[in-house]
Amino acid sequence: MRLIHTADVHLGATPDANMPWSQERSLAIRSSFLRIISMAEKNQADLLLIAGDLFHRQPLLRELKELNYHFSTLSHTRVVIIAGNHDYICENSPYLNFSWNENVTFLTSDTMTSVYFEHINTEVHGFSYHSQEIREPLYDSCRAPRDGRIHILLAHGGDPTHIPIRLQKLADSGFHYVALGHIHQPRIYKNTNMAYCGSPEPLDKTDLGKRGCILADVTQDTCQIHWQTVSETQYRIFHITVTAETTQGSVMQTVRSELAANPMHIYRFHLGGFRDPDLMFDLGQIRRAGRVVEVLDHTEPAYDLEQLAAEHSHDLISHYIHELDREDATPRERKALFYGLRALLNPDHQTG
Ligand SMILES: [Mn+2]
Repeated sequence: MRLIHTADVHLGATPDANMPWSQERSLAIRSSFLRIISMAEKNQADLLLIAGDLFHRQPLLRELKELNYHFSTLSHTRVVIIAGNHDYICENSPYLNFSWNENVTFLTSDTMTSVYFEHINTEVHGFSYHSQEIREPLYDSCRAPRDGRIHILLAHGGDPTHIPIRLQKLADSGFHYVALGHIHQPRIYKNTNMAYCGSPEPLDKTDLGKRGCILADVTQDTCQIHWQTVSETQYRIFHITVTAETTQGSVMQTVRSELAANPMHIYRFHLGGFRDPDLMFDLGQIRRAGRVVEVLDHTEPAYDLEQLAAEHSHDLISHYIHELDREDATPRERKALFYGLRALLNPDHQTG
């Protein structure tokens, strides 16, 4: 039996709101989900499992109609869905009375139910969120029946306010596959039959690395999990280490060539190292160079503190250095040290 497992699609989200590429990211979320549906068709998957947070917020009726149309194009695949904490089933949720195409099962109950597919001898279990938070470890007591069927669990959560999960308990629960959702980072647990597929698209700058879905081949005795990349876009942290010779121009050259090499990706540039003490980097120019969501300047001026202290042994500067140049100084104290030194060394030149 072959399945495709996705979760945390977050349809309707607008990542990086206020950034010029935000709308495009919103469209990418939709097109990636459609690509997963095509993947199910192409692979003639028996099941398409959606383990919660298909929508970023309460879905609209017209959005469900649109989605249902796409599900109805599947010639072979059965779709099973649960609601997560983002698209939880509220009192007048359109999920409740929607009439899905015959190949779609939405497990809307807030207690465990299941759907059985005789032609593949497979039973899929799960329940939906009816509130934004569930603190009880509801999956801890789940056990798969031993009745000759293949049993699959759809589960959403794994943090203290969204159904805390004890992974070992779940691994020992007897399910032939546990399709997990809620954590956006893909996590495939070795030597178990369970995995977080992660979100098909990265949703904010903390969602680093590749994003995709899972294709799994499951039998009574085996479970082979294949992770598939879906998103073309990645958030990336790019470190630039400067020296006293580095200039704004040379930093910009590095930034521009990295952006040009990967126009689909979205960048967080982190500057480190020791810069020319007279130079302050123009971070705004880096930010405006392309799809840049964050620029952090952790550089320190290349002062020779020992030599400076020796040269100024009779004035305030040496006291200042000895007071603040400590091993255990916090980043804020280091910054204070360098800003202060700059002011003391160039009394006519006010730092902004
Ligand atoms: Mn969630």
